[in-house]
Amino acid sequence: MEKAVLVCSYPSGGDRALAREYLEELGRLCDTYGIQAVAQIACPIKHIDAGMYLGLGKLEEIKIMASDVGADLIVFDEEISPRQQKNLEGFFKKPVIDRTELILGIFAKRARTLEARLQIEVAEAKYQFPRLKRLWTHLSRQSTGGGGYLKGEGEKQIEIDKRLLRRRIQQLEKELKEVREQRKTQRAARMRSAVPTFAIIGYTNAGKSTLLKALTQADVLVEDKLFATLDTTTRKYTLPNKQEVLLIDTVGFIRKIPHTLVEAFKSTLEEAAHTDVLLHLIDVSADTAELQAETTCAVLKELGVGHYPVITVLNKIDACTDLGRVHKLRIKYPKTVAISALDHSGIDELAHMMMEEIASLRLRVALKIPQSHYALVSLLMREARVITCVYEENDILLEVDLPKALEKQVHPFIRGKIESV
Ligand SMILES: Nc1nc2c(ncn2[C@@H]2O[C@H](COP(=O)(O)OP(=O)(O)OP(=O)(O)O)[C@@H](O)[C@H]2O)c(=O)[nH]1
Ligand SMILES: [Mg+2]
Repeated sequence: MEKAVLVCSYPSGGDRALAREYLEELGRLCDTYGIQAVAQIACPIKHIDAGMYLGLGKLEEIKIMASDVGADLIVFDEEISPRQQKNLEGFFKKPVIDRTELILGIFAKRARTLEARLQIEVAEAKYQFPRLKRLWTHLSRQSTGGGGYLKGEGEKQIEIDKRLLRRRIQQLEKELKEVREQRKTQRAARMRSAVPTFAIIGYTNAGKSTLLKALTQADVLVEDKLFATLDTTTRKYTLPNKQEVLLIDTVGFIRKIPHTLVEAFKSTLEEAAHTDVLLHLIDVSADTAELQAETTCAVLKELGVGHYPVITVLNKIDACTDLGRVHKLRIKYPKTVAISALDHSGIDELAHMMMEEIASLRLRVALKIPQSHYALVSLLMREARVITCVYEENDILLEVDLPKALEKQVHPFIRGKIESV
């Protein structure tokens, strides 16, 4: 296993404890990737150095530390520019990677479905693009035993590589588009079936897959690792009132999620956008629970679903020792329920909240619509769940379960409301 020194910087006079938490998370990311974190350092900085990120004094300190612990590489928690990366590698005489590269590496290693693999390849290729020079000099140094390369040869090669890489990105994006089209069709079919859908979202390792498993006995991967889940899984779940719903397990979010990755995984994350309600899972046993929850909300906003109805699920209550934290979260987020996906406590309460949420989102009504209003009938066939449908001479009698958003349109034709679903 490769050994690494982890480096995190924070503004001088800032929150050192927080930097420590970040290092801890970086260590977990390393662990998921298969790198052993052997030393950590939190550096207070006044400003970021454009060439080397840190000042020389700190860099010397890290260099000594790295040689003391026999580290093979240095991992930075911050995103470092291609130039800084190149300079730092020259200084340490060791590979230097940043958080983005690490997360991309994890995704590349763990992606299983075709879509996830294509997404990650696009993200990686885009990340590599401005860094080609570094990669190439890397290789040439290896192949010539550290002797460098003929002047001009590298530049030429970089041009060729850039062209190849650009073509590869185009090809990958085309394939990705095809895979997505197919998935869209599946999604459209699901929307037509008009079954209320809940997306389980939240910070990585919050217990999303465990909850899906607890509710539906789905055979999904549960692991004490960051980013165990990279593909969405959808399962049917029957609520206590016999109402069927769909549950979607999604990719976890993380602080400073690499931009290329957000782009690449947008469609997977968008799965969460085509749902009725979000189940936002928070791991309340984590010291950084509040921060994690805020990160999740910020990503949701970025995805354009910040205004969706949310049930906040305070998970891992069995392992939580700080009840003050739980109270704080309950005050901050309006609809909360505390559960343990592991020992199933609180699941009943969660199920009831889900039923209430659906009831507030949907309406069951009896309608009498003149046959001439075929556009409305066809809309209902598409967007609502039609329970009964009787054709009379001039009218159609329908009993439907529909999203509240359609209430206005059907209002003139309502013969009676049937109690909530
Ligand atoms: N104590 C305790 N542990 C839990 C609970 N729920 C999940 N875990 C553990 O938390 C770890 C992560 O669980 P997952 O279900 O894989 O988490 P996830 O949110 O799907 O994580 P990613 O897919 O990696 O984003 C596993 O070791 C679970 O056993 C809980 O209620 N209590
Ligand atoms: Mg998971």
